[in-house]
Amino acid sequence: MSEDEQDEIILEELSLEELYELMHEDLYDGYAEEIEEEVHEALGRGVQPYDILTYGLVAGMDIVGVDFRDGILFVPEVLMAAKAMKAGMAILRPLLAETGAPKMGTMVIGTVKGDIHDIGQNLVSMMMEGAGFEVINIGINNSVEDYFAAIKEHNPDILGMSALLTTTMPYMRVVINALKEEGTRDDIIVLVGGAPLNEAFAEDIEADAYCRDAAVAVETAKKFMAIRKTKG
Ligand code: B1M
Repeated sequence: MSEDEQDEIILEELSLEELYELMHEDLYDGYAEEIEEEVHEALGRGVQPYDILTYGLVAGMDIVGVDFRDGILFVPEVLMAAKAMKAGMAILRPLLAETGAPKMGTMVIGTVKGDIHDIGQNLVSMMMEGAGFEVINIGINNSVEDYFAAIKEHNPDILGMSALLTTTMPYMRVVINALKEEGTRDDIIVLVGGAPLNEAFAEDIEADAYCRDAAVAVETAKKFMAIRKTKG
């Protein structure tokens, strides 16, 4: 949507569906400020932050992903879209993290070596924080040494790994094997996620579980924490 066209749009007059559509378009065009305004508009209407995230931002990013795959969008445009997505997420983050829940556990999460995609794992971090977990997000491009340093420092219950590329997902096995060699694999719950993964892959690399999305990550983390607590 061009800025002139945007000027003509009165957000308050749009239905929620139209507002989501506008968010998809503005995310596609990488308009961070407009995304911020639209997120505020949806919040002002009392829409749940999780719904804005899911139907506005994540759904918009899916469209970007398809056109990126098909060669319609290129890296600079996708970077702009990612920036707009992050601007929207920044508004929602404190709202999703607002919780009176008792501390559920600690998680270290990071994207694996060679991979710089971080939107998905940031979203997982936000949702986990919202569910009462303490999250140490170590960012992108993490080597075995990076994961180990964070584990030593924070002694987490859960290690979360993210990979968005078919070429980087095998690195998860490298990390898990390093934990085994060190004799600490059974001390930590390993959850993995990212678009190219599936359950069979998680099983094959001997992760504890594959998480399809952030909501599943929260549910799975809670489930494993309950088991861990019963075992004492
Ligand atoms: Co990239 N990219 N990208 N990219 N990019 C993909 C992944 C791709 C599928 C696009 C495509 O072709 N359709 C494709 C990979 C193909 C493949 O491997 N088979 C691809 C490619 C090829 C590349 C480059 C190689 C392009 C190039 O340079 N020629 C390059 C690689 C750079 C590198 O990492 N070394 C590259 C670069 C980039 C950008 C920098 C431009 C940008 C990243 C910006 C950023 O993250 N800061 C980017 C983006 C944005 C994408 C797409 C369009 C969107 C990813 C995203 O943010 N999705 C993506 C297309 C797609 O995935 N459909 C694509 C939204 C996000 C909410 O979903 O990350 O899946 P997702 O996370 C979900 C779940 O997967 C899960 O929960 C999240 C929330 O629900 N989850 C976890 C994720 N991690 C988890 C961890 C957990 C649990 C659940 O731990 C417990």
